Amino acid sequence: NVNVLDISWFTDSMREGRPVAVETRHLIQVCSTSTPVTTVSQYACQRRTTTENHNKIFTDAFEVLAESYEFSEMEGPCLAFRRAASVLKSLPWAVRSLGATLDLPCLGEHTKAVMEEVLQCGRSFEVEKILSDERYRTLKLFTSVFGVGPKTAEKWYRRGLRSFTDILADRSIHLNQMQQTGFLHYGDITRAVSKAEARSLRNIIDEAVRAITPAAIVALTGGFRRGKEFGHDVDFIVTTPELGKEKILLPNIINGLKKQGILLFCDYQASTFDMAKLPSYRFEAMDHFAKCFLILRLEASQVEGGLHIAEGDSRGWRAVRVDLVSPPVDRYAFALLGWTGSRQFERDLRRFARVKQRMILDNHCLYDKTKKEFLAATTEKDIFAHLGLEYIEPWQRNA
Ligand code: DCT
Ligand code: MG
Repeated sequence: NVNVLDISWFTDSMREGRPVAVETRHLIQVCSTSTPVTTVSQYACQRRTTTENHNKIFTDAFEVLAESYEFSEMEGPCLAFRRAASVLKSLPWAVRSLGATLDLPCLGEHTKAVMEEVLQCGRSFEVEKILSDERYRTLKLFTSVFGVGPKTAEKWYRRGLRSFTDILADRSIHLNQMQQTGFLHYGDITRAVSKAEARSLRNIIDEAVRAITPAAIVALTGGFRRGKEFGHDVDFIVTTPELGKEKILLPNIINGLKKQGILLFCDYQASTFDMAKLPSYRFEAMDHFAKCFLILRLEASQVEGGLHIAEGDSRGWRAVRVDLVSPPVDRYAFALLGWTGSRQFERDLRRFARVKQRMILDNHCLYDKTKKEFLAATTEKDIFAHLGLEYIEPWQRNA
């Protein structure tokens, strides 16, 4: 007398090894009347994730937990919550019961307990506790300043500092150039950058690059390439078809921006890229290409529809964060794939390459450990093909 259309009863029974007698005609009915059962991969690079998130109530909660673990340097649980959030982001439907998550990968006991709370009460008490925790709140506040990472934030917290006023009043604290600029433009930099602002910045960078060499290549990457409406910065790759000539690009672009009077801050890091040192077996947070972290002054008159600023702000300009990275042109596809993100998508691309294909992927190259050779690529599609993966469009990489 069991209704076989209750798919969660069915799958629960199967899991727990309870005998389930179902006639075939019923099974056919199950399959044809419910959502088609497709397996969701544990690898983000085998999922298509748009910017449309149907499970924000859960993923927002998971993000708080992940960040809290990150502040405590507990990488395992941090990654577990990031993976769980990423799986839920890929679903074209909203989770309405725990039963619906049975076939999903990367959801452990803890994540499910949080989901259950959210489903029952509309919120998670564990998350609320973190959000009101003094240490979490302070570290979150301090790391929101450009140039302040978790280590510095923790150091200041341990000294008993709790607010920006505390930091700025403490004479024993020496703020570096980046942090000083971070405080100076705090309001602007913590405010999201809009798509229209990103477009205007693209024109500015385009113009600065074309003045150096008309053949230059400028590509928008990061979140905006993935179709996001807002971002914390705007990321570009700039290079030239003439191998070696990319070296002159960033210093000249920086000079050009300075001459225009719109360069508010610049941290330039010269290239340390050396093909002879590849492949790299150790994990590195940053690639070796020349890059610069900039803060630019963007005028309202340059942005279609105006600036994304607070009501009543009548300055007519705002500060925005821009990252430029400049790989040699033969590394372009790898750099583009790496800088397009999302971070979770990148992590899983590398993990998939390592675990499933015995290959090493990073922002510089793809190396086949079995064949003991580098695999060439001029487009992102080439890299997906080498990895034996279906091509995932940039707007489907919001894992
Ligand atoms: N990236 C990377 N190595 C780093 C930092 C970032 O390969 N050390 C990649 C992953 C994402 C991409 O560069 C851009 O980074 P962010 O700007 O931090 O991320 P985003 O996805 O563009 O997010 P946002 O919209 O907030 O800028
Ligand atoms: Mg970005």
